[in-house]
Amino acid sequence: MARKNPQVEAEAEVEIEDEDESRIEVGKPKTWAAGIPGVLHSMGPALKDMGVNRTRKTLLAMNQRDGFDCMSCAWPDPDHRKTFEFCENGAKAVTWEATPITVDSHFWAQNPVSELRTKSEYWLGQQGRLTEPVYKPAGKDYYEPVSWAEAFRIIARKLNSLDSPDEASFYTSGRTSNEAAFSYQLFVRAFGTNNLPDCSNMCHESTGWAMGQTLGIGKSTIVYDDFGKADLIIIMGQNPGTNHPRMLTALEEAKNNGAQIVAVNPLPEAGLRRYKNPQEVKGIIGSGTEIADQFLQIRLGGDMALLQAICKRVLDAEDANPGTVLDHEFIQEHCQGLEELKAHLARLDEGAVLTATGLRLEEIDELADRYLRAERVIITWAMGLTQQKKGVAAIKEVINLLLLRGNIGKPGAGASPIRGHSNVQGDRTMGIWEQMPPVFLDALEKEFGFNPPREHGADAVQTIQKMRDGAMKVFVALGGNLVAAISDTTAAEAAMENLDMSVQISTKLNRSHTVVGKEALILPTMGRTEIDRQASGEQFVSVEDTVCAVHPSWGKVEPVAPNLLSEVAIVSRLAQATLDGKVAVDWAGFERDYDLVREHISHVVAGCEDYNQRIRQDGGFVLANGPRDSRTFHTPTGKAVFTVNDLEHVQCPPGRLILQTMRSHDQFNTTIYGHNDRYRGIKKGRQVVFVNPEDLTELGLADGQYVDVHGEHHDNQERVLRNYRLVSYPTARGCAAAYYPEANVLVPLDSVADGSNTPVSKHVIVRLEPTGG
Ligand SMILES: Nc1nc2c(c(=O)[nH]1)N[C@H]1C(S)=C(S)[C@@H](COP(=O)(O)OP(=O)(O)OC[C@H]3O[C@@H](n4cnc5c(=O)[nH]c(N)nc54)[C@H](O)[C@@H]3O)O[C@H]1N2
Ligand SMILES: Nc1nc2c(c(=O)[nH]1)N[C@H]1C(S)=C(S)[C@@H](COP(=O)(O)OP(=O)(O)OC[C@H]3O[C@@H](n4cnc5c(=O)[nH]c(N)nc54)[C@H](O)[C@@H]3O)O[C@H]1N2
Ligand SMILES: [Mo]
Repeated sequence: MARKNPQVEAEAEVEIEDEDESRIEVGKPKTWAAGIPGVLHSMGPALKDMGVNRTRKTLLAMNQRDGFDCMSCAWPDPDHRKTFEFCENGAKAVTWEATPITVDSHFWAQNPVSELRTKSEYWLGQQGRLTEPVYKPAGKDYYEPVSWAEAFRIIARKLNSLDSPDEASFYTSGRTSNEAAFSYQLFVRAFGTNNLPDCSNMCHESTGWAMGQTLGIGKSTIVYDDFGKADLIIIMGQNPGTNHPRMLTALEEAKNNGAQIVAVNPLPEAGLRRYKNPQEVKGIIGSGTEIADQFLQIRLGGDMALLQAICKRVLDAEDANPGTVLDHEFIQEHCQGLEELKAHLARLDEGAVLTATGLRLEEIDELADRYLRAERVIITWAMGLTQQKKGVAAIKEVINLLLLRGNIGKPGAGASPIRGHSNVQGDRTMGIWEQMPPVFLDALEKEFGFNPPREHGADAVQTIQKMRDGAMKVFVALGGNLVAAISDTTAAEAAMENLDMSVQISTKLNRSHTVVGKEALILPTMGRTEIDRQASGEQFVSVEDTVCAVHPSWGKVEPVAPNLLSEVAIVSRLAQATLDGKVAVDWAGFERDYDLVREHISHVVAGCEDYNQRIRQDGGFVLANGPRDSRTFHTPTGKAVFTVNDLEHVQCPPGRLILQTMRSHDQFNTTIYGHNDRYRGIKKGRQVVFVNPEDLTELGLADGQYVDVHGEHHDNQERVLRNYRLVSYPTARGCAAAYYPEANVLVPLDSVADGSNTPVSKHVIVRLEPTGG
């Protein structure tokens, strides 16, 4: 039974009921986002769960200079911060973490692992915060509370018994702070492996590769204020109303300054249409701001074709009026490969473009016109582009288009991947990557006097494959919920259970605590909202947002339980227990004073010099960025690279649909806050599949009918979601949608993006069959 921690608030028993999917209600999708309902939706659960005091201490401190960084997404903070610099979904994330409800010691004896396995992700999350380390010995079905010292001894003994350090994998989820991430990768490399997969492998990995190879850096080339200076903002494959709600404020400001906004998406997402700003009177009582000037309802996976078609029109316009369209000075001085691109696009098959995009010629021409008329263009994107077979190539086409008119490295223009997890970008900067380059490893060697392994490690998909094959024996996770987040749930669960040991460092229960290795441990940790007191005093941590701004984050409320350790402390103690002096690192000092970690970061991580000083000035600093700051490109030739990408578009056989897996408005990745998807008109359920009404008719199916969704893949394995309610929905023709993580059952493990190995979560071929028929 979950209960409120009496030390925090009055004790109260909480009944958690799972949603009965048969009560699902389907209404009309909303045409606008946020406004007063958004604010009420954010305050309601907070007040109910946390009480007035904790709500005030958390929500009001969010994203303020002396407060903590919101953990819901990597959206940046404007310089001109408002009192309420949070959104509905940020409030849900904070409430979920800062809840005073905790899992007590009796819970473990009452709930065998085999039983916990039958619970939903929602139910698990509702049990409250984890408060003590627990251990499940081999052959037992129960976790048992253990001391911290014993937990570290058990893990260290296992790690040191492996034949090779490469038999262990150390995962990271993007909520981890820079200080914890740096310490963790140091421990893992000192232990002897580069097996450092992370959530980024499943997220913006395609972005990293595409931008790295073309611009020499895998990060956004804009700062926050560029939104207010742009003439045109193109939002591709992203649902900001749900996943980056504060971006709507930036878009509204951009509109007020005269920018045009174009949305490219198979779904008419609410936030891309109309926005009612809860900060402003007109947003509360008026009809809000019309966001998108043009909406291109593209077919899943069609972006590469669309971008090539726009590039071609730009080149044709230059041919018609030589010297007036391209930014010749920029191209001459900073770019290479234009001739090859021209030759390639001269042969573009416009028929193939129309098939791939599902768009009309006029729509493509209109977007090309807008691009040609704009002096300063920003293109933003997220999972709709990255989680595609051709994701890397599509993002390279984004770069091609921007380079043609010099839209990189000038105010109001640039390439802007919008990151997901609040510190996923910082974790990479700190060395969480299975393929860190030699310069980083050299710096590590110089600073700490050991020789880090040089061979690349396993990414997230490869880690699962190695577990399956028996080559990976221990799995340690600093946050996250890999078994639910990765593709091919059935295969992934079998792989996890093949492990000798799994270790999860977590704030709350999730699926990855119930599908485990023979031995399993859960180490509970403090969250970002909580005051982190160490021997040298109160500590802060630091994080990097999507536009490379690094800033401190201070916890504000009492930790939910006395026995919790911070992530830095857990990593330090695990390292001490495992390495036993093997590498000369003052691990105890790391835990005592995070300044010591930051001092090392200063020496090892390029761009982080004088970290301790700069992080304390004016709320942090912005990392140097060659393309953005000085049009400097750290590619092998020092030039930005136009690339040639063969147009390839994955075919869909007749009678089948292409399905994307996406987030509802009531979840954070695998964390399910509730069962509503307000903007899409869904209430009290998640087992739905959205299909275009004309496709339904063509398939002889109807709204409200229940179907089994069968994945189709060349390996002919059965992958199926049973008993899903059909929802007639205005998605692009031939395209369907269902919610992640449940729909991960359908995504084959070997269906990955070329070049980045990211699971193709937005392009699954499915067949719908009436349930029971
Ligand atoms: N509240 C909340 N905030 C979050 C998260 C959360 O779960 N909840 N998750 C965080 C994380 S880790 C991430 S990575 C981000 C994710 O942010 P998003 O990328 O916005 O997340 P998704 O729900 O996957 O939505 C993908 C969007 O791309 C569109 N799309 C799908 N396929 C295509 C395509 O082929 N082409 C185009 N043009 N569009 C396509 C979909 O219709 C949808 O609008 O959000 C972060 N913020
Ligand atoms: N089909 C499909 N699959 C996808 C996606 C998709 O769009 N479709 N999206 C992918 C993307 S973009 C991502 S980023 C991944 C997400 O993959 P993950 O990052 O692995 O998953 P999350 O659900 O974000 O992890 C949530 C868990 O993190 C723990 N946690 C929360 N806060 C903290 C903290 O402060 N410290 C620690 N130590 N633990 C904490 C909690 O226990 C919680 O249950 O999923 C990917 N998988
Ligand atoms: Mo993500």
